Amino acid sequence: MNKPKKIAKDTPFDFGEHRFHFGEEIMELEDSSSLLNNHETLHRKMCEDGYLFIRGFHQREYAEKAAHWTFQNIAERGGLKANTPVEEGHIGEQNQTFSFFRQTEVAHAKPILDVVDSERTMQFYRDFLGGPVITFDKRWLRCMAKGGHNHFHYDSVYVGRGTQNRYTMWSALTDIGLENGPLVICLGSHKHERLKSTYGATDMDSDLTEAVFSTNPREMVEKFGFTLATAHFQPGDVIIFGLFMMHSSAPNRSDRYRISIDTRYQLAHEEKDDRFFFREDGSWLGNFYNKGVSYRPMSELRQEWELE
Ligand SMILES: O=C(O)CCC(=O)C(=O)O
Ligand SMILES: [Fe+2]
Repeated sequence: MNKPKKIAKDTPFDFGEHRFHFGEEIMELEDSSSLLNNHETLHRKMCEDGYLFIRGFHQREYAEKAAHWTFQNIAERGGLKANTPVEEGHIGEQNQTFSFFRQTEVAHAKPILDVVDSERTMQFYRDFLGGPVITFDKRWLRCMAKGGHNHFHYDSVYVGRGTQNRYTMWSALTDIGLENGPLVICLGSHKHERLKSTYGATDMDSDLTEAVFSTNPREMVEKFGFTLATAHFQPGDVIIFGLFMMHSSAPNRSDRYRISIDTRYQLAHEEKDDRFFFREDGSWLGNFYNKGVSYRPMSELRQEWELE
């Protein structure tokens, strides 16, 4: 299967009601797949650019098997369009987004773990981090229906307890072009010291603060000066980034499910974020474990931080 063509200058990108053009406010991610064995360069790029985009990181065949497995599970729950092939993932009439987070019978099944816990994956992190590594028990397997997406945030706010030397890997399992709700990152946001020391230092569960920083991609560009970056992802392509990279997904504008999975990796001997590992009862705590509480609104916090 061929790599997608380079995205031409001036190609429009619709993010909700906002339109951006490639070469101006939005760029194509730079593929580092040719550097896979050059950890020194990968480290330098991670430090400078704040991300690594690696096409074909996972074997395509395994990513496709994982997508197929997920489609079967959506089908069993009545989510697919009637009389369409399961492997095409057409969204059914109810347009239901599925998040398989706590359903370990789906998210921890062999076809999924063959991708995100593969020997290739774990070896990559052992080499990149320089020692034995672990991944969270919680994996975020996301199946976006039409209109489905997430909002701008740093992962530190959700999964940032313990070591700061932790990486998120967002893996595409389906073909995710510009209209299928790709992940969008904000170039330069990993170096925004004020954002990192205010918003980025919050822990949504212990501080009881709203976790989404913004729902507006336009302000990321105009107010914060970031350049957006995305790509046409194929099954098996990944983006890897640290706890302080502002990112969001764009709404899926297509009639097919957009399936991705995001997973976290760190050195085994460094402090974990205990919310995301199995407890004795076989479940993890997760985010939003405080019940009956309210979270301080981001608008108020941003005023306090002078980030309005
Ligand atoms: O896939 C998405 O919509 C959001 C993913 C995300 O926030 C992450 O990978 O950390
Ligand atoms: Fe995230």
